[in-house]
Amino acid sequence: KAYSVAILGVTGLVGRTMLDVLDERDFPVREIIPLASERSLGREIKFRGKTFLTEVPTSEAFSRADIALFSAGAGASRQWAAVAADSGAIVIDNSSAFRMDPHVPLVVPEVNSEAIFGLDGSPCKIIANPNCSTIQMVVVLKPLHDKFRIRRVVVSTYQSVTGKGKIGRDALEEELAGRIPESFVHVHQIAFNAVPHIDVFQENGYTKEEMKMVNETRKIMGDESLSVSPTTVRIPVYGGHGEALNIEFDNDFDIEELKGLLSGAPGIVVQDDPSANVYPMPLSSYEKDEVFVGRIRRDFWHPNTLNMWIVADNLRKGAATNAVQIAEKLVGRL
Ligand code: 11C
Repeated sequence: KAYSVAILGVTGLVGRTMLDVLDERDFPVREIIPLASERSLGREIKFRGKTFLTEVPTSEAFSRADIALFSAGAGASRQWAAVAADSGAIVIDNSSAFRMDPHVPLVVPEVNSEAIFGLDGSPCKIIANPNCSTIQMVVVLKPLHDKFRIRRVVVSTYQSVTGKGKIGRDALEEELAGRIPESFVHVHQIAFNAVPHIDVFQENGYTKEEMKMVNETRKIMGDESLSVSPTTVRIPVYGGHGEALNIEFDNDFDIEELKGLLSGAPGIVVQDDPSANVYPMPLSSYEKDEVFVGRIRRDFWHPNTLNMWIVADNLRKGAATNAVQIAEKLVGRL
C-alpha cells in the first residue's frame, strides 16, 4: 500500500528536507499534498519526477491525506492539527505545540516507538516530534540509561543557525557579507560570535530551548527523575548541532564496554579515534541521518561519570528524518 502524505510548511527548510528524506528512504508515497501559506500558493514542488502545486491547508486537503507531516510552527499546528486529525490524517507534528500534552506521544523511534500506538493497537491521531537538540541527546542516552542508569546529564549545546530555519541561515550569510541589520535574527550578531540565548528566557533563568531539553527528555525516556542541566548556545555553523555531554551514572562502567554498547545501538555512529583526529563535526554530519558520537572518555574527577561529544544534522535526525521514521512505523498499520 502507498500513502498520501500532506506536508504543512513544505517550502521551509524542514519541509523540503522531509521531501528528500521520504524519497531517499523509499517511503511508499502515492501522492504528496504540499501545503503552505497563501504567500507560497501554487508553487511547484517536485517529488520523484512528478510536480505538485502547493495549496493552503483546508479540511478538504487533509481529508485526502493518510499522514500529515507538520512543520510550519506551533501556531499553525494549533490551528490545523485537530482539523487534520478529524479529517482522517495521522498528524506527525514537528512543532512544540503538543509535545508536553499528556495525551500526545512524544516520539524518537530508537527510544519509544511503542508510544505511537494506543492500547487497542491503533496509532494516536497526533504524534509529536521532539526538539532537535533533545532528539540527538536521547538517542545516545537511551542505551546508556538502560545499562548503567543515568542520574544526571550536564549538556552544553553548539547549535546551527538553521535551527531558526531559512531566516536563521540567511542572517548568517548577510552578516558574513558585511550587511549588518538593524535588529539581529539571533538576538546579537552571529557571525564570528556565540550567543548563549536560544528562544526566550523563562522566569527561572533558563531559556525555553533549555527547558525543552529538560522536559522533553524526561517524557521520551519515561523517567521524571532524570536530571538534565542544559546551556544552549547558537554558533555560526550549518550542518548540525553539537552537544558536549557530562553524564553521571548510578553504576560504574567499563569504557570499552560502553563504546561497544553505543556502536551497536540503533541510529548511532561512533567516530572516535583521537590518534587520527577523528570525532564528529557539523560539517561531516551534514545531510546524514544518524547521531555521531566521539570524544568518549571517563570524567576522572567525578565517580561513575562520562564525557562525550555528539553531533547530528538538526534538519535531518533533529526534525525531518525523525518525523519520517515515525511515519515508517505507521506503514502497514493504517
Ligand atoms: C533551534 N532547537 O535550534 C531550535 C529549533 O522546538 O522544534 C527547533 C525548535 C523546536 O533554534
